[in-house]
Amino acid sequence: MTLTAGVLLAVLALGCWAHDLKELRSKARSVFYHGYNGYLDYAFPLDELRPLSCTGLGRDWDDPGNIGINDVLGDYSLTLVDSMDALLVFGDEDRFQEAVMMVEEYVDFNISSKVQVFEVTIRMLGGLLAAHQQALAFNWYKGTLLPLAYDLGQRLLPAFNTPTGIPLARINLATGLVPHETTETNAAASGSLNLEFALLSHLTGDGRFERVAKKAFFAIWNRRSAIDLIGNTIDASSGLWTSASTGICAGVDSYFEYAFKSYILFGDVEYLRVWEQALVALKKHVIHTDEGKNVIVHLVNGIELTPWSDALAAYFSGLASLAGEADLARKMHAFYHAIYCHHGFVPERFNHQIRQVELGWHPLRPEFIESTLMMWLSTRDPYYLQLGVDMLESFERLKTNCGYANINDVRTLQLEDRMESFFLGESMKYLYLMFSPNHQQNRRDSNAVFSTEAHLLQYDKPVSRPMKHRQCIRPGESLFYSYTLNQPDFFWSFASANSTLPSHYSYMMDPRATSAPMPKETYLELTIPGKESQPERDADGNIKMKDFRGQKVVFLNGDDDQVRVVRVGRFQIGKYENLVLQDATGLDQFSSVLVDNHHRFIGPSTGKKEGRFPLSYDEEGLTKSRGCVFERGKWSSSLNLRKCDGFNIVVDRNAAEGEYKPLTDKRASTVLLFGERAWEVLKNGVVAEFKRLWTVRGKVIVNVYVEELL
Ligand code: DMJ
Repeated sequence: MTLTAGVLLAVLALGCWAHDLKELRSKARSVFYHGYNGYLDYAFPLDELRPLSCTGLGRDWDDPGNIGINDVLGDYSLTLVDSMDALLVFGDEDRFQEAVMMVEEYVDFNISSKVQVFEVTIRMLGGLLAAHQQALAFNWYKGTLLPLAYDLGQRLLPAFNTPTGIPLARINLATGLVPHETTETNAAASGSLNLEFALLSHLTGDGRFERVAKKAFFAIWNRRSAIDLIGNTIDASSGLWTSASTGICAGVDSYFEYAFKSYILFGDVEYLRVWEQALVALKKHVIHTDEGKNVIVHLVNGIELTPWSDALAAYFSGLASLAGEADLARKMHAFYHAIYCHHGFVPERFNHQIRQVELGWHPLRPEFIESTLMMWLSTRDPYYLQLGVDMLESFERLKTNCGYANINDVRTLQLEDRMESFFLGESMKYLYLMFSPNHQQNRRDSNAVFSTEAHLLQYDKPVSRPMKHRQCIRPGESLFYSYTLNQPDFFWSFASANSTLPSHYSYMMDPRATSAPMPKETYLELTIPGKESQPERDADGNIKMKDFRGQKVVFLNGDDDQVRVVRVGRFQIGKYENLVLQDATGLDQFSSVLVDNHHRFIGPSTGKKEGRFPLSYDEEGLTKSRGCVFERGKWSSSLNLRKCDGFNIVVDRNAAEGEYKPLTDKRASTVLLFGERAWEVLKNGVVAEFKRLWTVRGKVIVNVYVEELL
């Protein structure tokens, strides 16, 4: 290629990309406004929009014990306050001014609502402070939001009147402390208030807020275990931990975020020391730094208790990238991407040992989006940007007439009649910023941070930061090359690449690649026969194989006379990775058989989910659906396909889960098929074992073992 042609191509490519970003910004903006306008039209002045019924949701006055609602909703127009500063991210001063006027008119904290101190701090106080700071740029702004914030802050202060200084979890905004209120709280709720509280002190000159929040932060830290872990739940009165399990999960998460960000915002080295010491302990006990996964461990001895990762903990890779922990950030993010790929959303809790969803809901949380933005900004690796595009598209599936709905279960995509305030104020703000890499808020310096609720908090005094804290991952070398995807440990790439990379994108297989952050189950590996039927090889020893639907298939010699597919076309295949050869027509055909049965055909469960199947079986344990016959599977949530369209499906009942067991004396291939080919194979009755169904981005994937080579 001549230089001119190369330059021309590059210019064209850049032009195309720039155009994409503009379009993506406009799409993200319209998602935000659809939800925001829906909230204003159907719900305001109540706290939240109910996006299915197009009504409003406020406090549950009939059932004060309904903490799922009442901890957060105080009848103070929550969504308005939580999302008003996002309007400025979109550059919409008019709507922002309108929002400020509505807040002035409607928001009053003299209301007898018992709410969570943490929730009201990060959503309401943080929302007011960020909006106030940014509104100061406008002549029309009269400074009205700060007195409101100050009023709220003072109403929260009594919560800190405990023997330990650890605040109580809940307070009544009108009357203060609630008699007989529980003294149990958690590390995140009590120890991550310092950003908002310290800023309130700086803006009002009233030092009480900063003092109590800092005292609470260190009251938590000073109770760390001998291995430098802080616990999850704690008694604010006695200062004793009330549970032995901990991690970077719900209940602990934002504590670490506020340790590091308090240092960044205010330059207070005491917080930096905590962050550094905590990170060492987390890397030792909670985060598997090789795979990027995080687990729940015992507070005292660090022993793993459960192989769970929470959706909330997905924030950590963003934080790690901010703190210059580039490699850790990359791996932790990849781990969540693997989880994300299963259903197109990160479920509330994922068990990575059995690779199953433990808690399936997803209230449109921002954490994974936030981390993706941070990774994109710190690396400029277009892989992250493309993931953002995928996320934006995913929200389309949740769109209703007036907003976007929470997901009850990512496996079924059943929607819930709720749209949490952080969807607009946090998730959509981060997503929009992803498509505006040069946005002013993406270029904030050390005197500004996003709070844990994505409110931009700024400190107007110079801070000195004695240590460097921004160290980027090696930047992507071009818009079409991903440094991240080319790392040897980044590997479950088919699913992620397939779902996220545009077609003009390319990357190379790293020959050292041996493991995957997530999949570790043998049935995910594609193998073909060894000795008996050695395939034809070329001079380099590579196996010759016909293209599969025009995609070149590349093999690598493996152990035990086996060979491994390492690439199909431009997609690299990890050692333990699922290879799915797909065709859309067949997928539709097959999924229409199964998906209507509520997507419950997703393989083994932990055995805890008895009763999930609404199907009834005959005496032989068979059930029929859409012309196919299924038998009850080995697990409560699995089914085996026995007959379809008149063809029998042979199931090897002696094969253990994950184990290959040939049905004939000839070694069979383990081939994972998908779509038309799978359908054909099923119809022709050559399936040795119908292995499992699972989903990627909501699509059903069929894994079958067959007896013939492709
Ligand atoms: C938000 O309110 C905040 O990000 C908080 O720190 C954790 N939970 C939600 C969103 O998931």
